[in-house]
Amino acid sequence: MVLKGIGGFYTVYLEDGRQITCTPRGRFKKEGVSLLAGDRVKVAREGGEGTIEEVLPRKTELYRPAVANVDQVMVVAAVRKPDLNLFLLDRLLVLAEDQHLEVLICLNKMDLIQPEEVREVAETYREIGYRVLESSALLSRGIAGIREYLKGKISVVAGPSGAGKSTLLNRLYPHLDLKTDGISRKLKQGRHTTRHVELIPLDAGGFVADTPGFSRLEVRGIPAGELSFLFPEVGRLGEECRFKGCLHRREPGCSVQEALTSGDLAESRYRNYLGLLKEIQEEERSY
Ligand SMILES: Nc1nc2c(ncn2[C@@H]2O[C@H](COP(=O)(O)OP(=O)(O)OP(=O)(O)O)[C@@H](O)[C@H]2O)c(=O)[nH]1
Ligand SMILES: [Mg+2]
Ligand SMILES: [Zn+2]
Repeated sequence: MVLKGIGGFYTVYLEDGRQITCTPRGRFKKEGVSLLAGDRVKVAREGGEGTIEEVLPRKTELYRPAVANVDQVMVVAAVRKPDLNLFLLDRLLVLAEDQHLEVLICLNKMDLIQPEEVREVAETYREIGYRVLESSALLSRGIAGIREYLKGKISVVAGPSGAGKSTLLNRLYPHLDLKTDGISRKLKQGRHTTRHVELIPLDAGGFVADTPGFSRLEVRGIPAGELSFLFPEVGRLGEECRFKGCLHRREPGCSVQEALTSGDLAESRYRNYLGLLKEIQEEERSY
C-alpha cells in the first residue's frame, strides 16, 4: 500500500510490514495512471527499493485529502475553542455520505465544558445514526474508543482547524509526534500550509491520515435533488412527502416540514440542509 508520495518517490508499505521507496513504471505517465496514498500496488523489489508495476483498482477515491480506498472518516469538532460550528460539521457529514464513508463524530475538548452543554447535540447526531464520542485529548479521555474505531481500517481524520485532530492522534499513538497548533496559527494569518498526505500504519492494523484543518469547505457537484439523501434522516422523512422530487422547502404535504414542527427533526439540521441547498442551486444557476 502506498503511504505517501513526494516528488515522484512513493513510500510503499509491504505485506511484511516493511517500508520501501519506489518509483512508478515509466509508462504510467503516458497511460494516465495516477498514484494516491492508499493505493494498493504490485511492486518489483530491487534491494531496498522497488518499482511500482501495477495499481490495483480503487474502491474509493477522495480528493481532499487525496487518498484512495478510505473506509471511514473520523470527524473531529471542538466543543469550544473554536466553538462548535454545526454548519461546518454538517458539510463534512454530507461529503462523507456522498462518498459512502463510515463516520465517527468526535466531540473534543470536553474538558472545557460541562457534559450537559453538549448532550442535545450529541443526541441529535446519535438519533440520526452517527456514532458520537466525547473526548479530551488534553485529559486523554475517550481515547480507547477512538483506537477501537480505527483498528483495521483506512481512516482519515477531518475537521476544522484547531479542533485537536493532531493532538488526538498523538495521544492515540505517542510515537507519532505530529505537529500541533503551528498550522492553525498560520491559517489565522491567511496562509495555507501545504502538506503531503501520509497514511500512518497503526500497531493494531489499519492506517490513518491526519489532514490539515479548514475553516471553509465547499460542497460541489451534488445535484439539488440528491442533497436530502445526504442528510440521512431528511432523506428518510422525505419518502412520505406528497410530491416526488420534493425539495422540502415550502411544498404542501411535505413530511420533512411536518417533522420539524413536531420536533422530530432538529432545527439546526433543517437549517443547514436549506443553507446547502441554496448554495447548490446558486452553483447550478451559475453554469
Ligand atoms: N483544552 C483542550 N485543548 C486541546 C484539546 N485537544 C487539542 N487541544 C489544543 O488545541 C490546539 C489545536 O490542536 P491541534 O491538534 O493542533 O488541532 P488540529 O485539529 O490538528 O488543527 P490543524 O492542524 O490546524 O487542522 C492545541 O493548542 C492543542 O493543545 C483538548 O482536548 N482540550
Ligand atoms: Mg493538525
Ligand atoms: Zn418534502
